[in-house]
Amino acid sequence: MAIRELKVCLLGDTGVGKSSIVCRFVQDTFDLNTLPTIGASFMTKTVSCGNELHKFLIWDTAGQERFHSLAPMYYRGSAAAVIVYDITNEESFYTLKKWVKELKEHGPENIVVAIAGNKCDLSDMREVTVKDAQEYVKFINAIFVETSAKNATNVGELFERISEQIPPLDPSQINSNGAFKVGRHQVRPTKRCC
Ligand SMILES: Nc1nc2c(ncn2[C@@H]2O[C@H](COP(=O)(O)OP(=O)(O)OP(=O)(O)O)[C@@H](O)[C@H]2O)c(=O)[nH]1
Ligand SMILES: [Mg+2]
Repeated sequence: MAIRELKVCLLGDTGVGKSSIVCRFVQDTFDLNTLPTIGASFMTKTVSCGNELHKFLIWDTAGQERFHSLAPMYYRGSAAAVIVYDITNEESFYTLKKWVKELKEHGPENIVVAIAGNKCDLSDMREVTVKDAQEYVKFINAIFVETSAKNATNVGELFERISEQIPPLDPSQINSNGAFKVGRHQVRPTKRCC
């Protein structure tokens, strides 16, 4: 079975739960007392998708403003970007829109964009409605899920939906050891976000 390496980056405001989503996805753990990410951190996880294996090379970026200038290193060459906001923090939804704009202007042409409205376990403190988020996401043609890294809600589904957006391999692109790398040119062009 061919293994495809898919570079994926997580972007979004500090504190929205990017590292928590990655920890939940890769290690199935959650910590209420995380530290802000410094620079970026890297993890991998391989999942099956149809007849293929997708090895996600996950770059979890730091949301603090002082690290903003590093972001292009992580979204460049990415097959997908997960942009995270916190449903209890309207400000983080505006930051998400800035990331969408930046990706549109400077990101890979055919990058798959997934929007995650995290902390959906705190719906009594909600500041961003599902309707507002859905309307915006429809406008930019991206994947959308509300997640809870804490309760493990929709975290696997988020990455499954990204996998589904990656077009199946052209057999002529598989090398002798079954490995295949996918970058900006192999993702499905009709699924552009913006
Ligand atoms: N209730 C709840 N808290 C969460 C959830 N996800 C993350 N948190 C908490 O939110 C805080 C920040 O989470 P992080 O994952 O460190 O946030 P981050 O986006 O990686 O932040 P930076 O690394 O600074 O960009 C931590 O206290 C987490 O425990 C969630 O789904 N529900
Ligand atoms: Mg972090």
